[in-house]
Amino acid sequence: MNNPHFKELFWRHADNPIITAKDIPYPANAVFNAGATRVGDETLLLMRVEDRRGISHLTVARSKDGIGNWRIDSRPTIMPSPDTNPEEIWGIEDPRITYLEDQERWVIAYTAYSEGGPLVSLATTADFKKFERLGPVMPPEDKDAALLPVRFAGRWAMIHRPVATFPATGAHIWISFSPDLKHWGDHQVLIHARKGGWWDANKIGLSPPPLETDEGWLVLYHGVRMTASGAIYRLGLALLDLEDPCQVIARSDQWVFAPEEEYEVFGDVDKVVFPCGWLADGDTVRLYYGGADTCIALATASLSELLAWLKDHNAYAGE
Ligand code: BMA
Repeated sequence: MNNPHFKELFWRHADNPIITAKDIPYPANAVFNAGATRVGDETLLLMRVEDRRGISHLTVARSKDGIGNWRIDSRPTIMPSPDTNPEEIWGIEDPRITYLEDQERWVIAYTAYSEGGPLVSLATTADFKKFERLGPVMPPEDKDAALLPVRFAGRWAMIHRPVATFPATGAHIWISFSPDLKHWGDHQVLIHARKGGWWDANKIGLSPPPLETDEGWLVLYHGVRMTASGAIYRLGLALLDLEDPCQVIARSDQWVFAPEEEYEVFGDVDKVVFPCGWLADGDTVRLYYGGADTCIALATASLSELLAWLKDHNAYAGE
């Protein structure tokens, strides 16, 4: 499927999709949109598993090489808990994982599907066995959230995507700050959805947590293009200043990854690539993404190539 007129930046793994519902050791409709991190010498995915009611929970998978031989928890690792957390009544979805070094624990930002709409909840863990819920931190509608791993002038930073339903002004990527992970403020738009015919017009959202590089925080975000035959979820790049992540240094003009293969084009929701985790290993980046809301797939890229390409395709004009 590679197009000779476009430089391929992400290379799909030959074994794709690497995890499907058949690999889950209990009945599941679909497995997709997994957060990723490293625990010891293993890759850990926190996968969104949708059951056969349509409600999602989160389940851990571990692998030595991050490609195959996944050991998947025999039961859901984190179930929605509507009795203690009513905002989780219709499930928990799309986790993004960030390791907070000075806390020696991970923070997981996930979507809780409440009666009032999707919102952002946080939980922490030191071992991916026991989890402590911090509860909802952003009201509906808000999703696609992830923390940066360090503090800025003493405060944590979280990127997220609130949606204003009336008047409809577009769904943009925001950044907010907190002294304690619980109380968030200083909300501001970080990256605007473009308008008109652009691939990322009207609705965008953060994909995995930003990746720290020498040149800045590398952001991978999704753009949702509405067409007569439904939405297309594609991915683009941006770069934020290392010291001050409110400063956008670059933003790609074109998308860098789009649904092309069968497992991305056809599924429960057609034409969706949706990553919630990526891991850098030297210059190699492993991107874990949901294919068509049905399976988990893997693509790799070179970090230096992504940064060089972004410089050549920087369309950021302070919008
Ligand atoms: C988004 C999220 C994702 C999903 C995508 C495509 O709004 O809900 O979980 O993968 O839509 O359906």
